[in-house]
Amino acid sequence: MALKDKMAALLPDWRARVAKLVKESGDVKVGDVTISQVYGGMRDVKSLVTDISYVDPDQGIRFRGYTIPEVLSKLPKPEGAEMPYVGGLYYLFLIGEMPDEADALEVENEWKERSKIPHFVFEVLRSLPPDAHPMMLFSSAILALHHESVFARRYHQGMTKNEYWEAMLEDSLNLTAKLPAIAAYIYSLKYKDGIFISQRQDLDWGANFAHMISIESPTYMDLCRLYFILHSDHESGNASAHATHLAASTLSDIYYAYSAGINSLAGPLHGLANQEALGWLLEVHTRFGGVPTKEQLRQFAWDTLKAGQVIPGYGHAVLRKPDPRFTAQYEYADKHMPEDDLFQIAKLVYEVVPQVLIEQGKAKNPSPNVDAISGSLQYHYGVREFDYYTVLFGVGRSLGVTANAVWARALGQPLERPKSVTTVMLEDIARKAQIKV
Ligand code: NMX
Ligand code: MLT
Repeated sequence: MALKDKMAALLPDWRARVAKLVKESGDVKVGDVTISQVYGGMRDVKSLVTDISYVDPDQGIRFRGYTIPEVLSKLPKPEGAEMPYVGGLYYLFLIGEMPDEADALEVENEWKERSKIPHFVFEVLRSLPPDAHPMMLFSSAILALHHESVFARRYHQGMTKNEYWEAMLEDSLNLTAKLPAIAAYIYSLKYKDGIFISQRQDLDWGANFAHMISIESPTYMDLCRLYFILHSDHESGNASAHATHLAASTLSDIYYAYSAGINSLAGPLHGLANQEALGWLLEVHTRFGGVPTKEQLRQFAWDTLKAGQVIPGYGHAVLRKPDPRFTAQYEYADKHMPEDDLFQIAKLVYEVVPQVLIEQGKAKNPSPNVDAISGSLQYHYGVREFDYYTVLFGVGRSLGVTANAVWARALGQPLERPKSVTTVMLEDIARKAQIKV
C-alpha cells in the first residue's frame, strides 16, 4: 500500500525530531496551570500534541496548516463535483501533504475494498430497542467491530512496538471505510424500511453515504462531502478526540477507543448540540408559524436563557470568533437553498443571538459554532429525523481521531495519566501564594 509506505518513510525523521526535542528541551515549560483551570475543565492547558490540526481562537481550524477555504479549493474533486473527495482529506491528515487525484483515489479505493460490514454488526443493531438513540446504536456497532481488530490480534501475537502504527493504520482504514454504511443502515433501521442499501462503485466515500440513505441529489452528495470534511477534526483537546486518545493510549484498539469518543460526542455540550440546535430552530418556526421578527426572536432567545438553558450552536471553549465551519455551511446554504425557512431562521439567529449573549454577559464567545447551522442543511435535503444528526458528526470525526491515533502509535505516545490533587492541597497552594504576595 503506497499510503503505508509513504507514512513509513516519514517516520524516522519525525521520531528523531520528537526525541531530540524531549532530550534537549524536555524541562522547558510550556505554561502554568492555575486553580481556575484545574476546576474549570482544563481550558487552555497545553498538554496534548497533534500536528494534524490546530484551532486558532480567532481564525478557527487549520488542517495541516490549511484553512477551510484552502482545503476546499485545493483538495482534488470528483468530476463535476463542487466539493472534494473526503479520501483526499484523510491523505492530507495521514501524510501531511496536499494530495493529487491519484493520492485521494488511493484512499477512496482502500475504503471501497474494506467497506464490507460483518453480519454480527447488523445483528447487534437489530437487537437494540427501536427507540434507542442513534448514537447508542452507532457506538455499539463500532464497539462490536472490535472483534475484527488487527491491532488486538497482532498485539496478542507479540508484534513489536515499531509495528503498532501499521496495525493501527489497518484498523483505522477498516473502521473509516465502514462508517458511512453503518450510519446509513442505522438511518434505515430507525426511520425507514430497515433495508441495507449497498454502496455504488462509481461513487466516493462522501457521496456514497447520500446514496445509501436514498438521497441521490448531486447537491446533497456535495453537502455530505463538505459536512464530513468540516466535522473531521478540531485539534486534540475537544471531548471526542480527547476521549478517543485517552482510551487508545492504554493500547486499546481503535474500535474500543472510537466507541469512547462517540460516547463523548453524544453529550449536548459537544456533538449533540447539532440535534439541539435544529430542535431550537424548529421550536422558533412552530412558535411563530415561520420566520419571526427580530424582536420576537430576541425575546425567544432571552426566554431560553431565563429558563436556565444554553442556546445550542453558540459559544465555544476555544474559539472567540464565528467558526469558519459555520461560515462554510452558511455559504453553501446561501448558494443552494437561500429561500429555505429554517435557513432564514438560522440567519436571523446569527443576527440576533450574539448580541443577546453579549448582553447576558456570561459566554466568552457569543458567536456561532459548527452546530448552529448544520441541521438546517440536512433538514432541507430531507434528513429530518434530527436525533440522528450527531451520527453524521461522528462519521466525520472518525477521520481526525483515527489519523491521530495512527500517529500517536507511530510516535510512541504513552499512556495518558494526568495527576489529580485534593481541594486541601489547592487551598494550601493558594495560601502559600498569598503569603508570597
Ligand atoms: N448559551 C447560554 N450560555 C452559554 C452559552 C450559550 N450558547 N455558551 C456559554 N454559555 C455560558 C456557560 O454555560 C457558562 O455559564 P455558567 O458560568 O453559568 O456555567 C458561561 O457562559 C461561560 O462559559 P464559556 O466559558 O463561555 O464556555 P465553556 O468553554 O464553558 O463551554 C460550550 C463551551 C460550547 C460548552 C458552551 O459555549 C455551550 O454550552 N454552548 C452551547 C452548546 C453548544 O453549542 N455546544 C457545541 C460546541 C461545539 N461542538 O460541536 O462541540
Ligand atoms: C469540535 O468540533 O470538537 C467542537 O467544536 C468542540 C471543541 O473543539 O471543543
